Amino acid sequence: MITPEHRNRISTPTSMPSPAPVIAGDVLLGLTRMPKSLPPKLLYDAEGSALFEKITCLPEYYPTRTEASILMTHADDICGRLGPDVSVSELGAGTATKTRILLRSLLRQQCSVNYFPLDVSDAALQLAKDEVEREMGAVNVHPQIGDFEDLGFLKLQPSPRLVLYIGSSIGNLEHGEAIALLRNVAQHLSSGDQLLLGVDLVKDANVMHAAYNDSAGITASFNKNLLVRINRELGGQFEPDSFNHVSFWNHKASRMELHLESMRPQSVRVDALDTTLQFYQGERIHTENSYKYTVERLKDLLQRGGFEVEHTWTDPHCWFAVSLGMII
Ligand code: AVJ
Repeated sequence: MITPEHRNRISTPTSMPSPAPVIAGDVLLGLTRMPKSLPPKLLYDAEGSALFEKITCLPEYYPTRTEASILMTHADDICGRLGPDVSVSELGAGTATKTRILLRSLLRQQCSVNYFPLDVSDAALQLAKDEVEREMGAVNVHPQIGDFEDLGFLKLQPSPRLVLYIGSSIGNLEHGEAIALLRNVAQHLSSGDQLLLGVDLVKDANVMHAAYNDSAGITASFNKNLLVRINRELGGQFEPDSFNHVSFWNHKASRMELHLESMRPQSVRVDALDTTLQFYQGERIHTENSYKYTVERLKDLLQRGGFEVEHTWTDPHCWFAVSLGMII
């Protein structure tokens, strides 16, 4: 999914510290190969992040509220297992809504917290900073724009460190990529530093199916927004409504898959790529995977990633798990 050789970077004027990656390389690569696919991180522009926020509030979308309930129930237990006076960073922070549950609890045991949220969406980061600082004056927020290849900031984070990787976004990654990412995180950390990892668990396929095929159609809009984004940023001429949102449980691979399926044969011009893409009727663009774990596989992942598993929390239905690991 992550293809460094095709990622070009340009300096964009921005109020935030680091440049935004351009999407042309990823889109050209993904839409000229067979089968067509696009990296899921492209789903999270400002509009996509806003749509994802809406998804997290849907009655069918259980992961967010289930993880939030785990964090609320166990916040004091989690924080009691952390090093003294930790600083906190977060991979894929989004608007940091669930993080505030932990920060509140953390402020009961230390006077202040330095918080480093990393996200590809500067709009989401701005919201995160505003909301956190408005509620908790004792938290200093240091937003980091970037993706998970930009982990250099972890070295600037004071020790002892807690890295949050909650929200199950590790589910977007293939198993090998997930291990590689954790190892990369581990390499930026020192002995005693900790990682809190949240993953979605395998469960009744109907429950998962409903979560990615909501009746209000928000997940469909979220998926199709990728085409809207290509139209806007690359001068594309996609008709988003000529594609169907398709999502299903792939049991063998233990993942939910998201696709965009062309309803008819069509040609789509994309100016910035200087190309016209061909789609046959029923052809799909694979836009996202959401891997589901078992508690055993979660522990195995942490270990392989270089962390010693300290404790794992789940909800009463065992729908979601949060695990704390440490660098030894
Ligand atoms: C943000 C990757 C955790 O996999 O559930 C939600 C993304 N896609 N609905 C997930 C998503 C469609 C979400 N993650």
